[in-house]
Amino acid sequence: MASIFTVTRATISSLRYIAKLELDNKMSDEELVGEHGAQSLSECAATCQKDCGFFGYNPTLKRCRTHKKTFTSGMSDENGWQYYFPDSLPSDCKELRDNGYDKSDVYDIYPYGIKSIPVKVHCNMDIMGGGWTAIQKRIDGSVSFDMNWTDYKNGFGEPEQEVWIGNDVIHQLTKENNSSLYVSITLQNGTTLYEMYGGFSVSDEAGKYKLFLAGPATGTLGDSMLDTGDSYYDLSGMYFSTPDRDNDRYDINTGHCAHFYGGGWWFNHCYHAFLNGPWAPKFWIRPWYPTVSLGMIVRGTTMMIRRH
Ligand SMILES: [Ca+2]
Repeated sequence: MASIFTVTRATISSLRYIAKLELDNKMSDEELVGEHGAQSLSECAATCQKDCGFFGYNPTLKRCRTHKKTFTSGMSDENGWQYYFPDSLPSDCKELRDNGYDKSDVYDIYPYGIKSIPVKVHCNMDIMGGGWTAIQKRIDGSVSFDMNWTDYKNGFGEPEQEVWIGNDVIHQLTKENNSSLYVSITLQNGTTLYEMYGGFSVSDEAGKYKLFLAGPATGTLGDSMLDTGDSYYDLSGMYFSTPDRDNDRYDINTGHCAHFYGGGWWFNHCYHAFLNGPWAPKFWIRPWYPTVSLGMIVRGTTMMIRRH
């Protein structure tokens, strides 16, 4: 029976750690931050701050070792050590926000659970209460979004800069069908416009990352993704297409929106909204029609999701 140990920290409301008894009398050098003296387990735990994934304590030696990430392989035998791990890891930015993190920044999230590899994402903790996980971010056109199916599947770019976090992760984060989508476009004149949708999810790869989008749509951009009832431009229900994969509704022989417009998206026939288009000086038409008709006036874009 594992004991549960609650650690209260300055910047986090509380985080519960569980002693992993199977790791007693073992020691890890994995992602070691440092080792220092600590008079008690709670003193040791208090040094496990942000970016600390787990820690070990040796009550006999009164020594404490903090580590960056949760990782349990590569343990060597060493008497007296006990290891403590968080009893849950944040699956998204909403959970981080609920746990007290209130600074917009890049964080590790664990959409696939505690044993999985973390995904680095940018969390917005400011807009409408925070807790938003950025799935797309563009700030200067330094990363090409004219990428293929596998690139969009796995993600590309860097969360600090320009990024598509990956269709598999987006599916994992939205598969419970309880997420909102927040889109923003910053114009060259500094104005930022946004639109929020009440429902957003993406199916798995077998389902060709089909988009589900629902209202209400509110904001200053106006709705350009739903165009409800418009058989040519309503993007909800569309499959994902890339320059090397035509899943759109345009003519099966001659029409290939992703190839023609240069980027991956949920194209219909083809679109009134397309945030993954080519950056100037290349020609990007209708990023968000009619409010933003030309890509050359766009300074940056963001797509963020949040569980209800
Ligand atoms: Ca087609």
